[in-house]
Amino acid sequence: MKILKKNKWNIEENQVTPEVYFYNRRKFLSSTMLTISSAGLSLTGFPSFANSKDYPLSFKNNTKYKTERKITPEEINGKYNNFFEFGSHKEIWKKASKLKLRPWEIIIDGMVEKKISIDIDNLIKSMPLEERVYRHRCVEAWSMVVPWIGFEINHLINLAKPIGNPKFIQFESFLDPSVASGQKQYWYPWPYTESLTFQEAKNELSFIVIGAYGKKLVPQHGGPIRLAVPWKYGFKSIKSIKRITFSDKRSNTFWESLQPKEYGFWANVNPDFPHPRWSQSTERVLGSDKRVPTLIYNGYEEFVSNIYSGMKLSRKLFM
Ligand SMILES: Nc1nc2c(c(=O)[nH]1)N[C@H]1C(S)=C(S)[C@@H](COP(=O)(O)O)O[C@H]1N2
Ligand SMILES: [Mo]
Repeated sequence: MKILKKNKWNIEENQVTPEVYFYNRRKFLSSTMLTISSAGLSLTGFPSFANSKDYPLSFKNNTKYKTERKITPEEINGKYNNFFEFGSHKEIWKKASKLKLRPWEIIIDGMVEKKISIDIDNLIKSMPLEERVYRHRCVEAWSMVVPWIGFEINHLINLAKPIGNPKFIQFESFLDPSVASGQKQYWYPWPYTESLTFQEAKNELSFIVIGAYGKKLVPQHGGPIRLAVPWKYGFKSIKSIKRITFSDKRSNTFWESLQPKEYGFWANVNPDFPHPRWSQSTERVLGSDKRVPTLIYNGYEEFVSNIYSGMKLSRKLFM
């Protein structure tokens, strides 16, 4: 196997730098932040933006996590998706357009000072948005590169104000079989759920996504809000989140409860640990016929390997 230099992905390449979008959001932010703190986080009195759906996203371009790979064209990965709520094939983008993204309330509960129910647009407008170009490696051995827009989970943790000692953050997707026909398949444990350890969630790479390619997130990519944890297999990056729960217990996640011998809790990318039915050593890059070598932690080793330093690097950590 080709050995890649540890930080090769970090090499500058102008092709990967997407358009930079800048809006004057400072003024706005400071006023909303004031509102949050003076309301003592009881977000009931929070000003509503529910009617201003067409507001532009304003965000900074964060180039720290750039990859040497080209951004996957939007029209290619916008029509090749995994979203089992809408079917088990890849052409779900039309069906997913049935998912209504507004209004969309998100519940934050569990080991937090106070249960929060927050409207997606209020959440978006209260967060310091950045654009980050991340690799995404599906466990099925295809990959893409996407300019996501969102915020670090750390900001969400600050909003949530955890109490006690949560060990995990759990994420739950929407549940509506009348919209998502896949959810009529009762043998799947709907709603889709995922979970990170608290330490993983606090890692700087752990990102809540609310947009891509300069716009708000479309349904097929998990609109209006999804996760991006780029050092893990794609199924950890749960789409269309409705509920975020701080907990001291690890709950079962969707794929783990379905096929625990094939899809685990940790799901860290590692080319040297094959899936029981296929190799993970290379990946097909969406939009090209090329296969490229898969990298340990999907190329993000320098940021995340410390999380696992005390652990046995066995298959369990990489499936
Ligand atoms: N709710 C939900 N989230 C999900 C999935 C899903 O089926 N349902 N599929 C996962 C898998 S396997 C992958 S590879 C990515 C795909 O994201 P994309 O369609 O935006 O490329 O979403 C992940 N998040
Ligand atoms: Mo995936």
